[in-house]
Amino acid sequence: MSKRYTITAALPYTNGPIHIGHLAGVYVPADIYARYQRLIGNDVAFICGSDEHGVPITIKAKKEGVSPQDIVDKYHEIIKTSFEDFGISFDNYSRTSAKIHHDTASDFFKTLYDKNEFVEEISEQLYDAEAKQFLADRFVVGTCPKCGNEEAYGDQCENCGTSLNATDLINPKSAITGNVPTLKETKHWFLPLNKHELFLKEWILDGHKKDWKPNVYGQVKSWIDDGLRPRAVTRDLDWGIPVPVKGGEGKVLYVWFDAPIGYISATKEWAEREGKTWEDYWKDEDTKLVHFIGKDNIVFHCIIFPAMLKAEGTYILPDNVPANEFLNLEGNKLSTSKNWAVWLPEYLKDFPNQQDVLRYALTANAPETKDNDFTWNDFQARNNNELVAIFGNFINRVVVLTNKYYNGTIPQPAVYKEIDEETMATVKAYPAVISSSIERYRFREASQELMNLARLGNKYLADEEPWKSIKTDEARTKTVMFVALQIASALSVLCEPFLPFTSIKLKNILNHSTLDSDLTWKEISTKDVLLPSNHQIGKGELLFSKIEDSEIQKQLDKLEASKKANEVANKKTEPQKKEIVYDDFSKLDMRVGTIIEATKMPKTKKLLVLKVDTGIDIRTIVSGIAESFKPEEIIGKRVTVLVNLAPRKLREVESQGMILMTEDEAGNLVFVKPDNEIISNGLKIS
Ligand code: B3M
Ligand code: ZN
Repeated sequence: MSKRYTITAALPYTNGPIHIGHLAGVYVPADIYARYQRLIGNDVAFICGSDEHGVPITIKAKKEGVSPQDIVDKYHEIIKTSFEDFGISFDNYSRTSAKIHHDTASDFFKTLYDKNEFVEEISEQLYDAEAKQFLADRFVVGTCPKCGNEEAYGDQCENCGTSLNATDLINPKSAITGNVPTLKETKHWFLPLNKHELFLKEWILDGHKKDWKPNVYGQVKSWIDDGLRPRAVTRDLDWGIPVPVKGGEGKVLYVWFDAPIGYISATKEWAEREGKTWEDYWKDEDTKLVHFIGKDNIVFHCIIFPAMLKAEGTYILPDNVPANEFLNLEGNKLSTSKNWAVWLPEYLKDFPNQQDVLRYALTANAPETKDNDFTWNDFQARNNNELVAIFGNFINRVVVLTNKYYNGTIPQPAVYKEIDEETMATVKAYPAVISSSIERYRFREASQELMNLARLGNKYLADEEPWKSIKTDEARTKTVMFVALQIASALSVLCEPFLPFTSIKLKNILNHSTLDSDLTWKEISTKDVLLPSNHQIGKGELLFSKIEDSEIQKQLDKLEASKKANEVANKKTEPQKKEIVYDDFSKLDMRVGTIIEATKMPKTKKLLVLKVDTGIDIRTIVSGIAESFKPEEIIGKRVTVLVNLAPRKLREVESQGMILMTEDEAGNLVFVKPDNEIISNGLKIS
């Protein structure tokens, strides 16, 4: 009997492209789960969409000098297209600026309002007098009262995940002007989470102790144990869904109130399009609701949204929220602002038709129980040592030998030997093995079980050596190739959740489409024959290609360039030296001179010996610029020379003066060279 699943993936903020952290944390595991549930015959609504309200959008719009709508329109398309190109198989990818969402979220708010589920309160909130704006969410930064993180936001600390009211922050600073905020009275509607504490305790701490991931359960337990407080669900902002009740003028719904309702509105939009009943996916107790998110979204999906659903009273509650931890990149935290990321659109451009390689690498290394690190070397190793050398190599040998020995026609096997029986029995067990891992949201484990099936195929061929038996025992060879083709066929179905593009290629090579019926996940365990003899397979193509060091180096160079750009952008300017008086300056005699000779000082890395025509004389000056300039590139250069500096010996060479240098914003040494010529005995820059 098929079941019904509503599977949601966190709505990405539309203020930038998707990167590998989003994919590893949320979208690849969600897609594996949705594809798998479909493959075993369940009714699935796989839902996502762009999260288009909230302060991050307005901050980005201000930064780019455009409207918030321009920002969301730009990134909604970029994100939606990149998900499609990467094979994330949403049934609907909507957006929270859509009318259906505004209507759904407004109605939801009004229902709670009419049920007196809110507490209306006039309270003092943080205010930036210069910006003439209340400071909520990311408009204010301060120290988290729970963990001491100094970059906590007004609504949440991303370091410890705690949800906050802006007035909880220690030493708050406006993210708009940097000013210390004042307090100003304003009215908001609060969701009294404390009122739902008992229900949350029973539903989660008792009800989901065993089936929710420890990292999720632990975070939720600590918040509930700390005691839940009312949370404002409206904001003094102009970008968002207007508060639909009297007194709500100039206010909008808090983005974390409206966004989760985006799952419901996106389901409605999809159901209308597909002729389905949306309530089946949100109000039927038999439906399983599963939210895929990153760990920074746990409080909103395990406490706030369920409290909203409970208060509204007609919705089902999430069956599981298998949040992943964070993915780092080459040992550093992923950072949009520092461009320290692997962006999905760029990956798709740099590695065309290699979506499955990244899907596999991110799954095999997913941060399922702790933060994990993505390295390009591991990406290359996963591809070359597993996808190419194990999975691809097995399929290639089976297809090449079947074409070579039987012109692509699957041979009739003779009687199975014990090894054949054992191998087929093992193949039949794999759907349940992989299912067990997937059903427990252990996708890393599941992907390795899939690779183990390919290893089984390679070992079977290596042990049975059909390339030898073909010379002496035709019947045996036919049996071995028949069994190997059954393994290949099983792989083509079982790999689909993880490697959807490969699954299509492999099913085409094996001509699954000409079989009487599409081989299902479950039939791999029940049928003795997956690919019948006399079935014709294709010529084959390489499923994966080796990734060369040069391709990896190119990616590492890109990251190095980002790192350098960050260093420049964040370089602290040295405070000026002690103040001098004019008399000190008037002692300096600076001239514009010309470098007429330049040679490297032997046995040093830094020093050049220069011959400089100062206009007074030609003199030797030793300068520590050898690591920035080649001698030949500075001959003839006009430079500023301090000519009355007392001579001093540097490595046996007497230096008579100094060439004035400074640094540009990138930290590179540059010559101080005025555009005007020298006049009489002093430097006259007009
Ligand atoms: N827009 C994603 C984030 O916090 C947030 C998820 C909303 S899911 C309803 O990065
Ligand atoms: Zn914190």
